[in-house]
Amino acid sequence: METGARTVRCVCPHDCPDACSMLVSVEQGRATRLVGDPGHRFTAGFLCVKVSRYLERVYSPARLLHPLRRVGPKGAGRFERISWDEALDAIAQRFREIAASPDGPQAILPYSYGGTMGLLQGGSMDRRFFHRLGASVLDRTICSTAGGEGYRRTIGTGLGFDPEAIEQARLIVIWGNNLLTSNVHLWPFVQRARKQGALLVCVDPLRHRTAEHADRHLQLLPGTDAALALGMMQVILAEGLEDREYIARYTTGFEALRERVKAFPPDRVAALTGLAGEEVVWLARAYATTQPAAIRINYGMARHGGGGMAVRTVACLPALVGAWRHPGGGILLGTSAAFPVDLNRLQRPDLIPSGTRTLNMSLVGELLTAPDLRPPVRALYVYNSNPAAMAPHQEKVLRGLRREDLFTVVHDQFVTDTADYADIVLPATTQLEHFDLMKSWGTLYLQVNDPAIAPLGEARPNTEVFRLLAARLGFTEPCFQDSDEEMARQALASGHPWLAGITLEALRARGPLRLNLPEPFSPFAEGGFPTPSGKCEFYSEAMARDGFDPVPAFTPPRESLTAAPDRAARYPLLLLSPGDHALLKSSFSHLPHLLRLAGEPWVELHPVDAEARGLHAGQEVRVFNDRGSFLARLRVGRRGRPGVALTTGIRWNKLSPGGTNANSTTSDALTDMGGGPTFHDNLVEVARA
Ligand SMILES: Nc1nc2c(c(=O)[nH]1)N[C@H]1C(S)=C(S)[C@@H](COP(=O)(O)OP(=O)(O)OC[C@H]3O[C@@H](n4cnc5c(=O)[nH]c(N)nc54)[C@H](O)[C@@H]3O)O[C@H]1N2
Ligand SMILES: Nc1nc2c(c(=O)[nH]1)N[C@H]1C(S)=C(S)[C@@H](COP(=O)(O)OP(=O)(O)OC[C@H]3O[C@@H](n4cnc5c(=O)[nH]c(N)nc54)[C@H](O)[C@@H]3O)O[C@H]1N2
Ligand SMILES: [Mo]
Repeated sequence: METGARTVRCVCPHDCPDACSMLVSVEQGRATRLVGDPGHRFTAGFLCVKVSRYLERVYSPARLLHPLRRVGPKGAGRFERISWDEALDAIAQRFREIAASPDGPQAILPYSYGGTMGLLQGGSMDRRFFHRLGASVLDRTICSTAGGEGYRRTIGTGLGFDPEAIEQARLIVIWGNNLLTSNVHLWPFVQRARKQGALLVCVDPLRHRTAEHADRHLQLLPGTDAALALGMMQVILAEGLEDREYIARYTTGFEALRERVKAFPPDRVAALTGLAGEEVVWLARAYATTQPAAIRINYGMARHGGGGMAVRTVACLPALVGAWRHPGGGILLGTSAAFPVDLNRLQRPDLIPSGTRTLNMSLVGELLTAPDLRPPVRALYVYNSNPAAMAPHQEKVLRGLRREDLFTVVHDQFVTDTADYADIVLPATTQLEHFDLMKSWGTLYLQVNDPAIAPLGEARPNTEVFRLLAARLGFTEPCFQDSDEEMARQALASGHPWLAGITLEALRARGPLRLNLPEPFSPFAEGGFPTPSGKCEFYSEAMARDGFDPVPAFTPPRESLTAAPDRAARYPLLLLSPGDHALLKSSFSHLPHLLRLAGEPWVELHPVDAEARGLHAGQEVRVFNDRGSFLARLRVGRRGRPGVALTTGIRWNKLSPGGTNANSTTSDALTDMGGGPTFHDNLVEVARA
């Protein structure tokens, strides 16, 4: 063995389905090398373009290493160094004061999301703390709730096909999901299926890198997925390609669905989706007659006004053709629901005082600026998130953060756009510096992340900071003394058979462990949908009760020619702003190497749209609507159809030419289900800057 060198197993914490296993070499207390673990079936020894250089993040000269107090105006980012004691005392004092005031503790709002997927650093001691404090509860809607609710309305749970079994599929439809960018470790499984003859189809408004690699790309208009799915069903039923036995035994509402789809013949669907009628017929036939058929969706396609219903509708397809019968057949949105960890024990929702309000994070700008919110939000504690860059309707968010009477705390590894508005900034550890227990939203493996190195500077993990704040506020319940390892044990001790034998010791000794599920796991091969009816619900009584159309339906985007003709006349381009290949939300947007790969902020227009505006590639342009604007370099290309504009990756505002990013244009209107954001339902205009 080399002198002093050891290897520690860590897990990528970032908000990606893959949850890669990383092997970190440590020499004399410094991490010197980081590689993908060849022993993990998904990681398979390779890391993505972002995380393969994770050490640059850990040791970045921009790392925040000690607490700060604001000395300049809000937003200017001028701070002085203070001690942890001073910082924690200031926070505790302000929280105590607000809690004792007539506004009460609900005037305090925690705000966190995707900085880490860790069960502990993502949601454990923090939840206990804010629950016990009686702060407003945050509804964490910014990413997955719209798709999640739409999916559950049909399937009854978030479970889908076993991702590893996609290898056995013979038709793979990657639907609204840039797999090679946002879930790249599933790609080798897809490729192995293709070697066995599987056909790969992409359904996406963009010809992104995954679509480039597909056998066929159906480039529908944004927000029209439900129309396509209903059109496929119309063809399947008209041609008698459905699985009658599966439908009779395991579904409910077939007759209502049959009636509904009559209104969606191929020519009408073609007009709604922008596809050729022939494409709709082709996909319907291929889907119904090729088994196993796998549909891999992700959360992106739900970011439209009708996004929940779109996911609900697409989720009906597998039951109609009996795709669930076969390993690798069915649909997959994510695997989170497969992990039966004890979240109640971890997060202690029983500590929430009864009657406490819940506030929707997608409306943060509105919440911070609404004159009539009672009690108002007087303190905001941000961790694991960068809402100044990532939340919709940015102008409102920044106006809120600028409020002199708002006390803002930001805990982060870097001085983000949001941190610039903070009264107190706290330094956070990275994944190499703290302990965590990791599930995954795209695999069925649990893993443990042991710290590889000591915290840099004075950085502290989220769990430790909330333990210290709890002590300062006099919270004496024993749960505030639990160590990170104790919390991990509590989470694993749910007694669920899928977790039997998966202990901290086993994870440390054996590395990534697959949940105790049959291999392959075919959750609905023989029905067993955990919906109210126990069946896959083509008709949902619960939806009728909750005021939704109980049958799958097409809801046009909020911002479209049909739904908002006046708006579309002023702002005729539909802007999509999905993730960038080299960035992850705003988490890597300040690392020079990755920022170079992503390029300066750009917007791409179809040649027809560029020409109509007299614009040419390379020009600096302004992308705008009545909510705001951002500057970008014009690219002219054919990744989108005419009328669709594209930009990828959210950069920090302060590193963007005009000081704003794409979220200056996005709307804080919510999705039909789950209270989610509608980032991709966004009409803009583009003009010379
Ligand atoms: N490299 C990289 N990886 C990431 C991320 C990142 O920023 N960068 N983000 C991570 C996070 S937080 C998440 S939630 C996931 C998200 O992963 P995805 O679900 O893949 O989400 P997006 O990147 O928002 O958009 C995906 C695709 O949805 C398409 N789309 C938009 N509107 C529609 C529509 O109406 N119909 C259809 N069919 N498609 C539509 C876009 O064209 C885009 O290609 O990825 C994760 N992985
Ligand atoms: N226009 C547009 N906007 C979008 C999207 C889009 O596709 N288009 N995507 C949306 C989606 S899918 C999502 S998930 C959200 C994501 O939005 P956010 O959750 O705000 O995600 P990030 O921008 O990655 O910010 C995470 C922050 O957490 C910090 N962090 C990392 N680890 C830790 C830790 O251990 N402790 C603490 N205290 N901090 C830590 C990181 O440094 C980073 O600054 O953005 C949404 N916004
Ligand atoms: Mo996300």
